Amino acid sequence: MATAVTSALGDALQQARSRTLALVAPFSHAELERVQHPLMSPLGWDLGHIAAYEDLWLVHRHGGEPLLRGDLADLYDAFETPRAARGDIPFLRGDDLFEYIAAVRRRALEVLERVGPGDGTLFEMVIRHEAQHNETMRQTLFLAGLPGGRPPTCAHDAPDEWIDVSAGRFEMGAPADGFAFDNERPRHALELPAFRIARRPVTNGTWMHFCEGGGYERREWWSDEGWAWKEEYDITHPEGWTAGGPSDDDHWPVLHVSWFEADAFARARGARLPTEAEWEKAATWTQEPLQDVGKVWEWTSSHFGGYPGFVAHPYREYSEVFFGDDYRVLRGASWATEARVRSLTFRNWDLPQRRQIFAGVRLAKEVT
Ligand code: AVJ
Ligand code: FE
Repeated sequence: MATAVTSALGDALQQARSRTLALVAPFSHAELERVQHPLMSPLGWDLGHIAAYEDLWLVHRHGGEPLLRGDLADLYDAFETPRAARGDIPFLRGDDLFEYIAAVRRRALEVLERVGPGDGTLFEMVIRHEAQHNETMRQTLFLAGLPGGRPPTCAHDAPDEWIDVSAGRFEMGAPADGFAFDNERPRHALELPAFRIARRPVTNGTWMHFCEGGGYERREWWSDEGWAWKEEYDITHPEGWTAGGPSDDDHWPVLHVSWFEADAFARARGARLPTEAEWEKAATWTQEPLQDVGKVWEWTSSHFGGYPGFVAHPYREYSEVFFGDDYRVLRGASWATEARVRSLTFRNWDLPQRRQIFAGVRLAKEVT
């Protein structure tokens, strides 16, 4: 039993690593060291950070061994070294970097053999952390126009339809057993009034009509904050579009819109964004399936906070430090999200002006 779990976790670690290495394979060492975009870390920083995190949680905390490179701990700590500073610091480069990530991996697999997986939580956390950073790295590739940043586009036309979700109780959040991030627990009952939610996310084609119909010019559709942001940065279309329109298929869900844009779009449609509770109720409702969940992250109207009875664990800085009114919750997953980290209870979050994330929008409205 324990050996089956052990080898499954070892395989999952290695699978995550193959994906990471495939992602960076097309790039020279110099390309990995470069700041591709002011919002993002150099790709080489993500690589070192993935390994430092693994060394900290699996080798040091779980295995009880000293860090392989204690001198690098602060450099690869996301809080000690904020993104804006990551271009200037002496992070590992070239062969040193690749030797470090391989050495950490050998140590982690030795710990797995010697100590065992424990209840598996830390290993699962580290596997998912690497997968999550793969998506972050793809965001960098998107912003830099490098290969790996665009979805495989093959989309079909589908009608815009509303799904009526009836009023009533539902259970929100992850069940008590199995792996989940701290912010998904505890599972709790919620009573929601009836609402309507779009069967599918807004497409590029529909967003194009919004642009042509003065979507970025009609003051009344924008919040005060959203309008100020749009004016300051002269935003006239989603990130990554050319003057002619979307670079991906018209029928594909629109990508790279900020929460501010999603909110304005909803108002232009006489609709609103779903709350995250509505989203989760609709997505887990067995009566009528939502379409295209998992292609784009979907902005919700909800701020990021703890569920009643929230307990931070085991990686304290994962969620709690982001709770409050600054961040908005996104639900679902994107084309760039690995299968292992996909879940209908997963909560993502970002600032309302951010557009590097693979985010789109699914509308909701009141039942009339
Ligand atoms: C859950 C995607 C918001 O990238 O900031 C990675 C995941 N946390 N390393 C992020 C994460 C620490 C996190 N998100
Ligand atoms: Fe991280």
